[in-house]
Amino acid sequence: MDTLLDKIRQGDRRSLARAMSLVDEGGRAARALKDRLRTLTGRVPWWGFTGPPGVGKSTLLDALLSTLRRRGGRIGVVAVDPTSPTSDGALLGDRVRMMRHAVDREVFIRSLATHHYEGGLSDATLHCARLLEWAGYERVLIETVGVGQNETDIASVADICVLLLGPGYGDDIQLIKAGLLEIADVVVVNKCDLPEANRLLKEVREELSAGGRESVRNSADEKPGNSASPAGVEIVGLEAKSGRGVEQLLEKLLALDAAARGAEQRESHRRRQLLGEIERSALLVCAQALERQLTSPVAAELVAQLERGERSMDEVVNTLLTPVTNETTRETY
Ligand SMILES: Nc1nc2c(ncn2[C@@H]2O[C@H](COP(=O)(O)OP(=O)(O)O)[C@@H](O)[C@H]2O)c(=O)[nH]1
Ligand SMILES: [Mg+2]
Repeated sequence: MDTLLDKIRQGDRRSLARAMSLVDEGGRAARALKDRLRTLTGRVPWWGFTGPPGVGKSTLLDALLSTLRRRGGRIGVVAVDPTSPTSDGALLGDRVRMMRHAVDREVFIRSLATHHYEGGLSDATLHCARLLEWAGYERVLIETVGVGQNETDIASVADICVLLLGPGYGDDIQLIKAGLLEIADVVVVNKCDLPEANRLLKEVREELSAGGRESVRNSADEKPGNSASPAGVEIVGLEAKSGRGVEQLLEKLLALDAAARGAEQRESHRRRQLLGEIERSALLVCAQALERQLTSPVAAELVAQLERGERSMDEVVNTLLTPVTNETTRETY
């Protein structure tokens, strides 16, 4: 493992790709590698881009890559899109869109498809990002469709969260109302070349000034980026496809990035991130243990007792859960 980590550190792309596959596949070696990576990384703020499928995340990342590369520096990308068709584990859309950067030696793009991951997609994303950081990529960009309480939750992974919205997605305002703005440091309204974009921009502004800002400001102590924007969430309208407005977004992101590099911000983000990891791992272990319990003869007996009215639901649940909580952590995650 040390040899593998050394090679990655020295810039060996093949070793990096191999480690990412290892992390994907899971198992004992993967867990040992993950434990090491946790201690080696956490110094670079990661940028997360999230929003509904088709809103233009990959297009924006592609444009940002071009702009960032002109300024120099090495950039790593992790693209997660459970809805994209996959081929050989690579996402076709993302591959094609960002392909021109894939030949750039200073850029490394990793696509994550939605096969089974130990600990869920968040963990796979997290560890691919850590590997990129360890490999010396100064910026790590993450694309996911996940937000909120799901397994691709970007807020528990990325330091700076960009929420993309676009005209033509009727549920945009629902997304905003569902508390999404609380995780966002920047809200991007993409596809501003389309006529309905103006209305959306207006709605987002109204939503933010009608209390959204407050909640964002209140969570400022645990949101690293927000110290750079005391006014709360920033709104940027742009056209990812033509690149118009991308430069302005980049300036905002670089400012947030600089703020997120502060020791205090790094520390609080790191704790939040590790807590998220612990939660996901613990939930997985519990779920698997419960599954075993539910398929055991004990469960069958409990069903019968419940049916006859000999036990209450509370008793049944307690009886089932006691062995789960007593069970030693197996090698399940
Ligand atoms: N009109 C318009 N279309 C865009 C813009 N940005 C992206 N698109 C298109 O939106 C579609 C989905 O883009 P993609 O980047 O794959 O979205 P993702 O699923 O969020 O990654 C593609 O057909 C893009 O060409 C834009 O600024 N204006
Ligand atoms: Mg995409």
